[in-house]
Amino acid sequence: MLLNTLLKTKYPLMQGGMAQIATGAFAAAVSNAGALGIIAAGGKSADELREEIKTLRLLTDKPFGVNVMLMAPNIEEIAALLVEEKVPVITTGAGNPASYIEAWKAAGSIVIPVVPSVALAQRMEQYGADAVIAEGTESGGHVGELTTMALVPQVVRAVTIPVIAAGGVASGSQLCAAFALGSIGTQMGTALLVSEECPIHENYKQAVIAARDTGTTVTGRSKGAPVRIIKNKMARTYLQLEKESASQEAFEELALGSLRRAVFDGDLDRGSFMAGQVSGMAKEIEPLSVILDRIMAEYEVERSALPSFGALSRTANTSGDA
Ligand code: TUI
Repeated sequence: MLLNTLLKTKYPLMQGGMAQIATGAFAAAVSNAGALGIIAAGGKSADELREEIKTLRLLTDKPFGVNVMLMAPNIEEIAALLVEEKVPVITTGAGNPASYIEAWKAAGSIVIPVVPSVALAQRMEQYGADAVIAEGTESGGHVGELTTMALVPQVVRAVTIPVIAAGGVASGSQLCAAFALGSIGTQMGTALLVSEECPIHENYKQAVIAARDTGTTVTGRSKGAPVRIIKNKMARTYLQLEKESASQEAFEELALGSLRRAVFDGDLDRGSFMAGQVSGMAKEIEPLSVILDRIMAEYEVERSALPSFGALSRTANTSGDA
């Protein structure tokens, strides 16, 4: 089964969580453009999330999801709201959602945790997850250690539920590669940051466009919270503090609110511009539908250039026709 069949979307593509960024309006636009749009619960109160879900439902009748950031302090309230709202799809990040899966499934949601390792993927399968997103360290934001190339095939071999690839996917050839690794589709974030509809500060979009292949770095490794961001003054200062094993206060002063400073203020020096290694591929700001349609058109070309591709695994119907 391909991701478009599982999610009832046009394309085998879903949006990443994108904390502080993915509003109801943005997620609705992603769903209307053919992928699964996802509202980011991270950084929101339960009431704020309820409003975003309401907004989304006014803007689209297509399937959508909510992403739960498991390190959030109000996780219990968010988890309960999702039961109440019966959202079609729930994805999770930055933790182990085992204790919530049963209630979400009972409410009828499709539950798809993000996993950085085989061990967590196997645990999620045991707890009844419908699929897992194997997210490589190429991704923006909170990352694991393994690359998409190494992680996806190992997760595919270790579980029987479907695996979705994430991290380093922004083109048709990368989608093709994700299928070749055994995934049923992909989750994307960075490619969607540079859409017209993405509600981030213009400076954020321009920072992604200006970034080259080596334009991101991972801060917070020594703190047990590795986060991939675009290299800037904030990133350099954070890495320096890590080298110096600086005090917790020094880190907090630098990092607290830094994602908001990037998203809302476009503060190029003091913001954390979370973005993946494929930032180097983003060239211009385009409508979501142009970005997604192009990736799928590229995919068809790439696939036809690989005559025996798919022989071992599946015959992919990604045309959008049933
Ligand atoms: O969650 C993400 N990406 C994110 S979350 C986020 S919000 C944030 N804001 C400020 C500072 C830090 C983060 C931005 N980007 N991706 C999914 C993901 N999950 N990547 C890695 C993991 C993960 C890591 C360890 C999931 C589970 C895990 O193990 C948990 C356990 O207990 O075994």
